[in-house]
Amino acid sequence: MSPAPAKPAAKVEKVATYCYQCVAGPDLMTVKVVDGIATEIEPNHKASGYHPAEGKVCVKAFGLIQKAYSPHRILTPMKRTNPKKGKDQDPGFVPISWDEAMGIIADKLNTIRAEGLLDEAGYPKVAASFGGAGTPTQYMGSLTAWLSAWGPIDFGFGSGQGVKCYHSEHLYGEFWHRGYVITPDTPRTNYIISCGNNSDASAGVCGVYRHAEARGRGMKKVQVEPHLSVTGACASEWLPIRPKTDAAFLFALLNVMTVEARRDQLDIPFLRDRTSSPYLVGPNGFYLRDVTSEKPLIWDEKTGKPVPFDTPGAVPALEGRFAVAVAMELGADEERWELKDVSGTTAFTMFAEHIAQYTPAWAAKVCDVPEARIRKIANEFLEAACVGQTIEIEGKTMPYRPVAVTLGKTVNNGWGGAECCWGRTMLTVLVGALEVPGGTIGTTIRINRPVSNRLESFEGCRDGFMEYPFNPTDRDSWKSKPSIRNAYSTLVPLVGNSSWSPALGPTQFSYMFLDEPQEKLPRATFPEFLLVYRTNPVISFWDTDRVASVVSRMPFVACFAVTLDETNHFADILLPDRTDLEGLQLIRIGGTKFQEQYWDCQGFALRQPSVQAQGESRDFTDIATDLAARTGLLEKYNAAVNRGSHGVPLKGANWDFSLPVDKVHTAEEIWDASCKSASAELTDGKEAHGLDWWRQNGFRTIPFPVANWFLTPALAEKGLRYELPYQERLTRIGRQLGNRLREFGINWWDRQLEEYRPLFGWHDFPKFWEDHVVECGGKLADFPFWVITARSMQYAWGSNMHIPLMREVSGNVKGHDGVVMNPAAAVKLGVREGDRIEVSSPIGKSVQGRVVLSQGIRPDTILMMSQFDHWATPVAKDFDVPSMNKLTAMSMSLTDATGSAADLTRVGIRKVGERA
Ligand SMILES: Nc1nc2c(c(=O)[nH]1)N[C@H]1C(S)=C(S)[C@@H](COP(=O)(O)OP(=O)(O)OC[C@H]3O[C@@H](n4cnc5c(=O)[nH]c(N)nc54)[C@H](O)[C@@H]3O)O[C@H]1N2
Ligand SMILES: Nc1nc2c(c(=O)[nH]1)N[C@H]1C(S)=C(S)[C@@H](COP(=O)(O)OP(=O)(O)OC[C@H]3O[C@@H](n4cnc5c(=O)[nH]c(N)nc54)[C@H](O)[C@@H]3O)O[C@H]1N2
Ligand code: SF4
Ligand SMILES: [Mo]
Repeated sequence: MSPAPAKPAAKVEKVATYCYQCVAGPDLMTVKVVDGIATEIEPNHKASGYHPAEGKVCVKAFGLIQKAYSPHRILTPMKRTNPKKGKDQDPGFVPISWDEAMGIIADKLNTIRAEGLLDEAGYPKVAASFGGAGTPTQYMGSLTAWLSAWGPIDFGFGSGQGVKCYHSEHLYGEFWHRGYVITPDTPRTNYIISCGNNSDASAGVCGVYRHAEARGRGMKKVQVEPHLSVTGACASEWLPIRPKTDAAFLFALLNVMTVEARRDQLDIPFLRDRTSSPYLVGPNGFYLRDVTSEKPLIWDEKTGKPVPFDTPGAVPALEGRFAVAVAMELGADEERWELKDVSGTTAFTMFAEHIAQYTPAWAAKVCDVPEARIRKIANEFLEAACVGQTIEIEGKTMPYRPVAVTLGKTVNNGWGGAECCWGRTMLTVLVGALEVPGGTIGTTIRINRPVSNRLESFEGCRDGFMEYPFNPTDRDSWKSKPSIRNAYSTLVPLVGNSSWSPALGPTQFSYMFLDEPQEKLPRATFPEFLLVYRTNPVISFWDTDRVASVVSRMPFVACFAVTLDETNHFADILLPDRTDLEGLQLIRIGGTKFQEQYWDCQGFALRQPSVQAQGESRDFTDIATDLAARTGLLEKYNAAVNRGSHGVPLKGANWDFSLPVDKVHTAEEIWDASCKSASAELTDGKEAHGLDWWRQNGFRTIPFPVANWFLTPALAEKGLRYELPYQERLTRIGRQLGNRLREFGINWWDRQLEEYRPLFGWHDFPKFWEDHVVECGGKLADFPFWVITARSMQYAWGSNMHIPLMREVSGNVKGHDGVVMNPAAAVKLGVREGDRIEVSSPIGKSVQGRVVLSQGIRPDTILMMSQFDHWATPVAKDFDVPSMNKLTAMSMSLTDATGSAADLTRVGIRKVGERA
């Protein structure tokens, strides 16, 4: 017998790329490709020493191979043939050519352009919904350049993100300390109080790595949440708090630290010099000011006189009441008080007297955490804070305060979110742990500019604080006429007006106002053209039946689609983009980013095709260029690319790779120029490596100082202060907003106006949801439980639920299979593990699911993990696991002043079936 001919050796390649499936990215990896087929996802070991998780990825990245090769993918453009749009209607999608699909889209857009970009109500006729907390831009190539070339677009249609995320933190965090997302300085911290921050599931591979290392070296974490998350399970302590009462818990910690602890346990120099604590508050509740300079006054202990806060050599008194002979106060609008012989109270004394009412004994009754535990945690926190100590970072001596307080998304949004943000920030302020090594720090910014460096994102204002880009509330510049349907610039001063602001406004209003006209606002109109990418609001938002109803009535919907899903079920056109392992894009990496991406370098990484694109799917950049050409916007689009709308400006100080604006360029040409420009940016114009170099190397960085993770030193350098504890600016702005709304005849925002107070206080927040039961015509007794939600490490929202591997691995973690319930509650309801229950909510909606018993949840609370309940998404539609999103309301009364509401509601439960 002759030997079998030798098989040619398989060709094995390792392709460097990135994963940015979830908001905790980007993470660097390589794809093993054997004879052209992707077989494995591996770390990018070359990134060890650069990437904060040493070039590793989390479990979700391993699903990308099944995503690329999924038999359920949409692989050609599709056209709807059934004009009727309903959940129960088969859309009748039929394959069409790219030319036909883009032709239909361009026709629509060109008609809009010819007839005017705004409709008769003044709203943009084109709307776009991108979800996933901003991650779509890391995949949409140069579509951003087309969006900027187009002109006005309504980006305010709720996509799940924003109002459901860390919403109050986003707004107040940026306002107080330029922190859009706020985290511990985990590598240095020793004590974390986490109110529902589920970082071991939500903080991505970098966050999990950092927390595991920290726990390993003895860091203590107190996890406060109604159900025991995976983070709670890995924590040192779990406190099962009553839902939506975290503000009471945090206020009681502040009480112990202010009323019971010794003053020298607090960081007195920090309070005195870096906060507004010594500012004198006058009889009308505003700062007492110098009559000539209008600067706030402090009491100078050296001279025994009131002087402007920035008087050289003055020693401010932190506490007390002082007689002031002449001063003034500036209120809202033209309110101006000239004062003689008044008493000024320091902001700190106002705070201390205010917080005195929130004793641990009081809080224990409200939040169901024992008084002794509250006291113990406050004292441990104080002790761990190392007040007075310093640390050296890159040769700079900085304060060292290894304590942090973090909040999760449901603590952070809806009523009570603002109070929790204030309570958390004040805890860190009292011990000087805000924005210093070991302490509580902000990742990055989205409302302020420049995004690339938050330390450069502020100038001082007259009062000695950071400037903030509020939407105006003064008589001359308040915008009574909203620019988009959710009215963010009219109603929410704190949300500002950056490119992210429309999506951070009250995005539920975009749906609600279409059916519920609001007095004095222009009647909301349906956008004539809705573009959807990487979001599934019909699953991820609140009251999802209602969202589905609105989307089904949209005149024209175009969706980029990887598979069918519940939102593109209502589409007129589906466009198959190239997925994670197929597309081409260069993005910025490094610096500081959410969730816990803290790098000591910064630069760029390339996403490049590691597998051949499936079917007729097209690269996003080529789609965008085609769209630009067909809509007559090629020159503007190319100009936007040259400016860097897609992430990399093509021209710099001493280099220029700009592309001719009158020509169509391929994706390769655009990204080759971008690669050259990125290389030049990193080398000050010395090098100009193109696409080929980046394909080989994957990423490149230059150092980013660790010292830049911390804002306080930069604030101190400018001689500025944090505007804490007292909210004078917000009080004024809230009053002015109230004046404007009243003058204009709007009274439906009155409840929200109450959030503008100088010192945040406790309100019975759970009652807001209880009252909502009655508002809906129900009886509270019929809805005795709370339902809450939690992250799953294995899923990036609903975006990877069509990947079977994710289902398989998530099956190893309890809670993915049904409704988690405490056995004591189950006994009362007469249900056992595996029984089928129906869960119904005040808005008249119900869902069904299996019972999963666990001691790790309060008896008055049930958990519906993640966002399931799919009925169109392949694989996921067979899970038979419910979601709370059908049960929760979109409602004005549940919308807080920042425009967000929370992922929880009261529910009733009944058994509908025995375990199978
Ligand atoms: N019950 C519950 N609901 C929640 C939350 C919760 O905790 N519990 N969290 C809320 C929060 S904070 C957020 S940020 C939102 C997020 O919610 P959304 O922003 O709506 O995101 P997803 O639901 O993940 O929807 C992503 C969609 O993109 C599609 N997709 C995935 N990959 C690709 C691709 O490569 N190409 C294309 N064209 N499409 C792709 C998926 O099929 C999916 O339908 O969810 C919110 N909803
Ligand atoms: N793997 C993965 N990571 C993600 C995402 C993802 O989809 N998958 N999404 C990203 C996004 S956009 C976001 S917004 C973040 C969200 O990140 P987190 O806020 O960390 O995430 P969740 O697990 O949704 O937070 C819910 C936790 O809050 C608790 N909780 C609910 N109600 C209350 C309450 O009233 N009080 C207290 N104290 N706790 C309460 C729940 O028990 C649960 O443990 O995650 C990000 N990271
Ligand atoms: S944490 Fe998010 S971005 Fe990072 S590897 Fe996992 S899914 Fe990808
Ligand atoms: Mo989110």
